[in-house]
Amino acid sequence: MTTEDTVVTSREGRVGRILLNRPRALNALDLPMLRACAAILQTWRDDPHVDAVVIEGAGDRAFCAGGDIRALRDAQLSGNRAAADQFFAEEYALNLTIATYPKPYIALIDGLCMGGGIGLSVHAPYRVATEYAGFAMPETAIGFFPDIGATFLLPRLPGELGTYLGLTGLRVAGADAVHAGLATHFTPRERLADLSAALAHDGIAALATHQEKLPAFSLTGHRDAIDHCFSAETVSEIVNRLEASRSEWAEAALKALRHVSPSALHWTLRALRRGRDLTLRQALDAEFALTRTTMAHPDFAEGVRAMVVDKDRKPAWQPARIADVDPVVIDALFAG
Ligand code: QUE
Repeated sequence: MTTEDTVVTSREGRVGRILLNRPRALNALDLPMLRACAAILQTWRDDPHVDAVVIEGAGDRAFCAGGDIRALRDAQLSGNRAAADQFFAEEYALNLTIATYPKPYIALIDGLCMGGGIGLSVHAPYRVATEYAGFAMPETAIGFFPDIGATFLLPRLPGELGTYLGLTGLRVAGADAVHAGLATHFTPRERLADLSAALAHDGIAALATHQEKLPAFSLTGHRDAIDHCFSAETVSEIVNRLEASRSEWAEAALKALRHVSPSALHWTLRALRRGRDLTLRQALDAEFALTRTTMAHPDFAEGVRAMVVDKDRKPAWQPARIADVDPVVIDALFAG
């Protein structure tokens, strides 16, 4: 294959390699990339020469910054629901393929890993983070919700950490990702190329020999506050508890919550609570249904406009305040 391909696949030793190769777009996933990943995983599933799969992102800025939300916004605005359905159906099917893959699948994450990038990595048994890894589910900022199985994943992180991350969209960096349960190994960037080469010769045994001792979890001092504030039943009660906390950490969380879509906070909290009792497959099915109802809300097109298209970072949310979100409107998104 040529380097022009947005997904480059190769075999080395006993591993199959997938390189997400769209570095100028932070390796964000479009439909052809999803299809290329799905096709090669299908091929390697039954290839006796491939014992394991290693996936990486090109460039030093991102593993994968998410999905092609610009195209999804265009599809939504032109009434092309079939295009969005196609994208999400194939993306979520790939997430499930990775979660249930019969061979070791190892994601090397050295840079941003958001949204769809989490879907290509965190469901797998091995996720290596460098000190430059930055994990986030920032969809409330674009009037959407944490999908790609995140409604299954986030409720299973320690305590209410997943609720905190899914609502605020805040980033977990480097070794913190291992403490949070998003990554499984911590390897510095300077040793990552060595690890990648060693995987082809030694298989997954190389993971243990190339990992570094974990520095302390930077959120340790906030774990109790996270669990207290983010275990509340409603978004308004979460805000009340953060306001009562009066710490620098709580101020930062409040600032994040006040920037994102108030409606998305409500539907995301509800989706995360529901995900506690679902299997990954059920969560993905429920998320698929929720893409149809939430994308029809004006906050999705407006959020993508403000954060990705125009980049003014000044979305006009409807409604603009958390207290003004109508529970009846949120209920309707989950009906049927
Ligand atoms: C919130 C998000 C996303 C985002 C920005 C946000 C997201 C996403 C992208 C993105 C990044 C680079 C690209 C691209 C999209 O940005 O999900 O096409 O090249 O995919 O504030 O949820």
